[in-house]
Formats: sequence, structure tokens, C-alpha cells
Amino acid sequence: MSPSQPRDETPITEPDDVHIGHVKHYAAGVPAVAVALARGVEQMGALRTARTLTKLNQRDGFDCPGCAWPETPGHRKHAEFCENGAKAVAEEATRRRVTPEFFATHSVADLREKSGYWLSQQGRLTHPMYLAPGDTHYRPVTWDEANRVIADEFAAMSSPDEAVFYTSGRTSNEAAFVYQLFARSVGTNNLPDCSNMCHESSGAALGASIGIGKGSVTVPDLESADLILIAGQNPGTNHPRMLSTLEKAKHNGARIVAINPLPEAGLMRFKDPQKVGGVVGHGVKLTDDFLQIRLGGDMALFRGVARLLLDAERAAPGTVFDQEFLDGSCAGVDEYLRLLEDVDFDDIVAATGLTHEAIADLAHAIASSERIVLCWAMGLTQHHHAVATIGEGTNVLLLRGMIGKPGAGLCPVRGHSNVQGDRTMGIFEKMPEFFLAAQDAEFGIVSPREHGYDTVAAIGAMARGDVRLFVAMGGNFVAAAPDTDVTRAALRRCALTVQISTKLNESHLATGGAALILPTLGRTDKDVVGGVAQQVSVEDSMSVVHLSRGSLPPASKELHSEVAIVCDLATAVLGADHAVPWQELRGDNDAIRDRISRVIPGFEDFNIRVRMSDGFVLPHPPRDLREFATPNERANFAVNPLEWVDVPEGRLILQTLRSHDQYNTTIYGHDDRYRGIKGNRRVIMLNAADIQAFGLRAGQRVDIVSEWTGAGSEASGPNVTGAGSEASGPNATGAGSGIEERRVEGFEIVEYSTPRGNAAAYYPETNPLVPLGSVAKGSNTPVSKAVVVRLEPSTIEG
Ligand SMILES: Nc1nc2c(c(=O)[nH]1)N[C@H]1C(S)=C(S)[C@@H](COP(=O)(O)OP(=O)(O)OC[C@H]3O[C@@H](n4cnc5c(=O)[nH]c(N)nc54)[C@H](O)[C@@H]3O)O[C@H]1N2
Ligand SMILES: Nc1nc2c(c(=O)[nH]1)N[C@H]1C(S)=C(S)[C@@H](COP(=O)(O)OP(=O)(O)OC[C@H]3O[C@@H](n4cnc5c(=O)[nH]c(N)nc54)[C@H](O)[C@@H]3O)O[C@H]1N2
Ligand SMILES: [Mo]
Repeated sequence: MSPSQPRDETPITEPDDVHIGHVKHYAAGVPAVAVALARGVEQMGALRTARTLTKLNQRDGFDCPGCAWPETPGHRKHAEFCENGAKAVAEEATRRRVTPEFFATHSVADLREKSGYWLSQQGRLTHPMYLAPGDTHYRPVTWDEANRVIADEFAAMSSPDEAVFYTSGRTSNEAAFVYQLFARSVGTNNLPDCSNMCHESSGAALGASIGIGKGSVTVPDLESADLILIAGQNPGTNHPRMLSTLEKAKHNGARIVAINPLPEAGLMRFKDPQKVGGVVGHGVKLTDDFLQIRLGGDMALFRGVARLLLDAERAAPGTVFDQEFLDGSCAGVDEYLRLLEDVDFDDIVAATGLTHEAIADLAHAIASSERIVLCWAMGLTQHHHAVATIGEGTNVLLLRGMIGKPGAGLCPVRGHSNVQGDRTMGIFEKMPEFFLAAQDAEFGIVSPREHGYDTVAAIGAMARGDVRLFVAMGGNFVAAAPDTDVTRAALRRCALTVQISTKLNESHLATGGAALILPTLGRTDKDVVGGVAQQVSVEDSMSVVHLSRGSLPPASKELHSEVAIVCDLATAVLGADHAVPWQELRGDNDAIRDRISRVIPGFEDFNIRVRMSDGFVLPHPPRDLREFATPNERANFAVNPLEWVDVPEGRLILQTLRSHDQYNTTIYGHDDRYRGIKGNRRVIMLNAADIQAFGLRAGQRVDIVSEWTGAGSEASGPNVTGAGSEASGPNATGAGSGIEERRVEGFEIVEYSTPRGNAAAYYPETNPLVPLGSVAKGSNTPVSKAVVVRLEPSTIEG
């Protein structure tokens, strides 16, 4: 047992052999409740578990640090959380501690040998820690010393653009607002965030189509829809509370169509653990139709459907298209219809792997439904043609007039609990002028106008040696970003890396010349400043803004809130007489909200409205008024050449995805219960016919080698070789013909239901395979769902 581990807690388990059980056909139910409570008790003890979980997602409590799915408006259940939300809470509210003694015991070199799972299981960070140049161990520092180290680094810069400020999506609105205000006050827009790796493609596509990068539906819309399409999303694991909404929709008569290469348990059947019916019996069948699509085939599916809608409209004019909406509110319709003339169904069938009949069924359902919602997540956003794919799905809904009316609309389901709010608060490397101008006027600063680095560009800049200072507001940059070895090497070229974190992770070990760890309060922690309990606010996936208040005593007296950390740092760097009164904002989230209310449209009377029982909903012109804030004030059809993902001879297309037992880079355990994979995460899921065709066998260990040509950007056409790479990093072993190779070793083959030529393995273990230069066109999002790989028998034995 390690010295940091309290005696009363169960030991950390090491990965084991892979056990293949049965694939589950339903999600949640009794096992989910049991797992949630067990994980809580393990990390927090019984009393703290009970106290904590009763505050989760309640009006007087804290917002779940898990996903961004909204609370049901109106009445709330006593247990408004899910198994995976409870795990996220247990992870944060743990009683384990990472203290200065821990860092004295473990050198940075020792810690680099540990797994991410082991690191996060050590517990909450308790003290600011500093790794001085040349040192082997982190040592404790005071907050003043830490801020001086950072201020000195600013003094050494020749331009503020040598600083990069990353944000992960758990950060509150108030912290995000002061953080971006600080970055702009020092003079840079280098504000990459996790969204750049996540829903950026949704923002880019929706911004162009409907003039706002956010979803247009509410929970009641979903509940009253008659057709719900769920493409590229695994809600049973990643948004479990969405299942309750789907169940209600189902009860109200909705037809649910799952579009996914994998038959995900949560989409098939669902047992609501909060209902008697869910605890006994076999649960509710959720999915009416499962379309087992090939990776990257969604654009072709939407286009095929659109063509069939056009045929049906021509056969019976006025019955399919919403002509009034198309004429009155849209642009680009004719150009799009011309594209549809060219549709070749052989291509559509090849691209999707679906039968013509299945596609026709879907088109018929779309033509005959009155209220349609399209939901999606990473299965659509993390492809080379992601922006075009989401644009194409939007086109289908526009043809039917399915926006700005009850029960219908677009529903990108966000990841991190406040990732949408962070963007609203200005965490964006290219924030629009209206925001910058209003902020400048409010504070009397002059924000830079030149766009900053997004995540992929920031890694490129660090790799070139153009960045001195990297600051991360949460997250785990080195493990979450693509091309792990390239990213690590890039971070190590910085003079100073600073991580503002709750838990220890790999990024604390990907150190620059010097490094700081600044420990912060989390969602569950009580934040009292000058005797006043502070509340923060968050915005969920459906644009509802509400308060969150932690209730647990912090892990140590040395923890500062994210707001306090930013304001103190800003004072140290910019001086006490800076135009922004940092120390007035420091302990007063109401004061920050007053400022936000004057800078950001939709936040008028913020402090009053956010205290109303369910908070308030931000304006969304297409949803509320059928108005579109695009340059031509219309909803614009996306007009793009059709793309899909070919499987090169002898290769596979690999998607990297989440198991049921992780939160992004935080691994809770080694099981993926719903997929029936237990004991180890180093697995690759393959179609049985592929296993046979490659002369392999289930249970065998293989190395996965990705291949990337890195060349010929936009010219690539219908395949996955995409944008130009500036990142032939140190591990990119050129194979002679301009192909870069990247390798991960010792993955066990699991036979699984996935289309031929399509494989799946877990993130972040497979991030070293994702080339930095392989990004989505128009959003620069890493292509994490389509990596060209080949398999080689492994020398590593299991
Ligand atoms: N418990 C838990 N909750 C989470 C997270 C977590 O790690 N753990 N992460 C949070 C975050 S930040 C996010 S962004 C979300 C992620 O939520 P998801 O997007 O559900 O996450 P992934 O595991 O990446 O799953 C992608 C899904 O898309 C499918 N897919 C992959 N490629 C394609 C494709 O080409 N077409 C189609 N149609 N489907 C495809 C996969 O088979 C899989 O079902 O979850 C959030 N919530
Ligand atoms: N290959 C591949 N790569 C991917 C993806 C994929 O599907 N495949 N998904 C991408 C997606 S969708 C996302 S969103 C990114 C996620 O990227 P990140 O958001 O950077 O990663 P997380 O794992 O969510 O960050 C976890 C860390 O956040 C810190 N933390 C937790 N809570 C708090 C808090 O309240 N405050 C602060 N300051 N710190 C906190 C803890 O130290 C914890 O270790 O990864 C992306 N990377
Ligand atoms: Mo995400």
C-alpha cells in the first residue's frame, strides 16, 4: 500500500487479463446503482457518499461534474444523477490526498513510469508545487512564490503570444470569464480549449448553417419528438441521464433510430434505476432501428436520405419539403438540390455499408414525421469531413423545416459539464468582435484582435519553440491531445508549464524547463471567501444557465478557487493598479456576474435570473424566432462534395472511444461493462471476418501501427488522408515513401460486432496513433474516429 493511501480504502487494482463476458443488451438498472454506490463508498466512505450524492444536481447543490446533459426542468427527482455522474463525483470527493510528502517520496522520473489510472487514484492535490529547472522532485511553494515565477516568465517574453492558456470544460462561467479576461489583458488570444478536440466541428457547421453554434432543442422538445435520430453517440455510457429523456419520448410515441458502427447497450434497451419498472424486468426497448453504419459514412447516409426526400417531393409535390420555410428562411437550396441530382446509390451503399432498403426506410420515417430531432456527438465531430457531415445532417432537417418549432431541431450533445458555458464566456481563440468590443469598453482594456492558437496549432507552436509559457485551467493536455509523443515533446520545449488542477495526471509530468502545479477547488467543494459562500454558474448542453454550490470541506486549506487563482496571478503579472480591479473580483462571484451581464448578450440581470429556481435559458434565435444571424440572415444549406472513408487494402480504420469506466483521460477502472470487456483496456475490437482474413485470432496480442501520408491537404477527396501536417514529430518514423508511422504495442484482439474494416480501441491509450496533422477540415479537430492502421503480431506477451 502506498504511503498516500488511507488504510480504510480498497487498494488500487492493476490491469488484469482481458475477460470477455456477454455484451449487455440494456443499460443502467440495478448493477448501475450498485456500481455508483460502491465507487462512492470506496473513495469517500459511506457518510460522505450519502451527503454528497443527495446534493448532486439539486437546486441547492452542485452541478454534476460529469456530462453536460441538462436537468429536467420543473420537478427534480431526489436522485438526479447516474452511475457515471456518481463516479465523477467520487473521483473528485475522494478522501485520498497527494501531499508534499507524496512528492518528496516520488521523483518526477518515478511518476512518469506510472499509469494515468494510478496517478489519478492517488487523490486530491493539496499544495502548490514547484519543479525548478534541473530539479528531480516537485517541492511545495507559497502561492506568492508561484505567482512570482509566472510573472517572471511574462517579463522574459518578447511577445504575449509566447503564452498559451488552455481550458478544459469543467471550469465555471465565472472562472472562465476572468481567465480569458486575463489572457486578453496580457495581450493574447491564445485560448485553446478541449472543445477544439470535441464539438468544434458542430460549432463550425451550425454557425455557417444557422448562425449559432449551439443546439436548438430543449428537454421538452425531445420528450415530444416523434422521430429521434442518434448518430455517433453512446449515451448509455457518456450521457446516461439522456436515457430517461429518451424513455419518456418513447413513452410519448417517438421512434428512435441509432446510427452507429457499434450496437451500444444504452441505445438498445434501458432500465431506469429510479423506477420500480427499471429495477425488475427487462427494461424498455429504446431503439426501433439500428443502422450499423461504417465509420465516416454519415455524410453519405444523410445525402442519400436527402435524395430520396427529393424524389418523394417530386412524386407528390408539396408533401415532403417545407416549401414555405425553404422559400422564406433558407438560402442555397437550389445549389444543394443540384448536388442531389448527382447522387449515385452505389456510392451511398459502399460508403455507409447499409442496404438501400434501410436507407429508404429512414427516408420514409423522416418524410412522414412531424417533429424530428437529430442528436450527435463524437462519432460525427471527429472525422476529416466532420463539418460537412454535420452540415449535411442539418440540410436534411432544413428540407423538412425541422428547426424553430416545438419537438424538433438540432441537438449536438456536449461533453464536459461546462464546455458550452466556457465558450459563451469567451474561451475561444477567435472570439467575435462584438464580444471583444463590449469587454474592452467595460474594463478599459484593449484586447488583441489577431486570432490565437487552437489546440492543434498550439502544439505546433510549442513544437517549434515559439511558446515560453503554457498554462492549463484543468484538463489533461498531454493525454487528451492527439499524437501523445509529439505533444509531450512540444510541452517540454516550453520554459514553464503551469497546471491548475484538482487531481494528479500525466500533464503534471510533461514538464517544461520548470513546472508548477496549482491545486484548486472542484465543483463539490465549499468555497467561502470572507465568510460568504460563493456560488458558480454553468451552462448545460441546452443553453440553460444555473448555479452550482459545493458543500464539502476542501481537501486542504491551501486550495484556492479557480477565480482566486486567476485574479491573484493577474495582480502579480499586471500590477495592483491595472484597469481590471482583480482583487475586487477575486472574492465576489456576484461582482463577476455583474460584469458578465454588461458584456455578454443574454446575461442581463444575471444575478437575479440565475437565482430563479431552474436558472434561465440563453436566447437562441433559430429556436426562439426562426431567425438566423448569418451574414444573409437565412439558414444556409451546406453545399459540399460528398466524402467518406475508404479502407485501404490490408488496413483498418480505427476509431478511438470511451469505455464505460472512464471520464476522458481519467480511468476509473479496467472494465467496459456494457460491451462485456473486463480486466484490461489494451484491447482492439475487430469484426470476426477481419480477424480471420488477417490470419489473426481473438485473444492474440498485436501492435497497432498507424499510417499517415501527411501530404496533399484539401485535394484528398473521398478518403481520410487530410490536412497538411506540420508535425512530423520525433516518433514519426518515415517508412521511406513519405508515410509516417506511429505504434502502440500489445493490444489484445477482441471479436466484436463492428462493420468490416472498422476497428475500435480506447482513448487515451491509442492517442499516440492519431497524427497531429490529421484534422477536420474547417474545425481543425483531431480525426480521432478514423485512423488508418495495420496490425502486426506483438512481441509483447500477455
Ligand atoms: N462517463 C463518461 N461520460 C462522459 C465522458 C466520459 O469520458 N465518460 N466524456 C464526456 C465528453 S468530453 C464527451 S465529448 C462526450 C462523448 O460522448 P460520445 O460521443 O458518446 O463518446 P465516444 O466514446 O467518443 O463515442 C462515440 C460514439 O460514436 C460512435 N461512432 C464512432 N465513429 C462513428 C461514425 O463515423 N459514425 C457514427 N454514426 N458513429 C460513430 C462510436 O461507436 C460511439 O458509440 O461524453 C461526455 N461524457
Ligand atoms: N483519441 C481521442 N482523443 C480525444 C478524444 C477522443 O474521443 N479520442 N476526445 C476529446 C474530447 S471530446 C475531449 S473533451 C478532450 C478532453 O480533454 P481534457 O478536458 O483536457 O481532459 P480530461 O481528462 O477531461 O481532464 C481531466 C483532468 O482535469 C482536472 N480537473 C478535473 N476537475 C477539475 C476542476 O474542477 N478544475 C480544474 N482546474 N481541474 C479539474 C483533473 O486534474 C483531471 O486530471 O479529449 C479529447 N481527446
Ligand atoms: Mo468532449
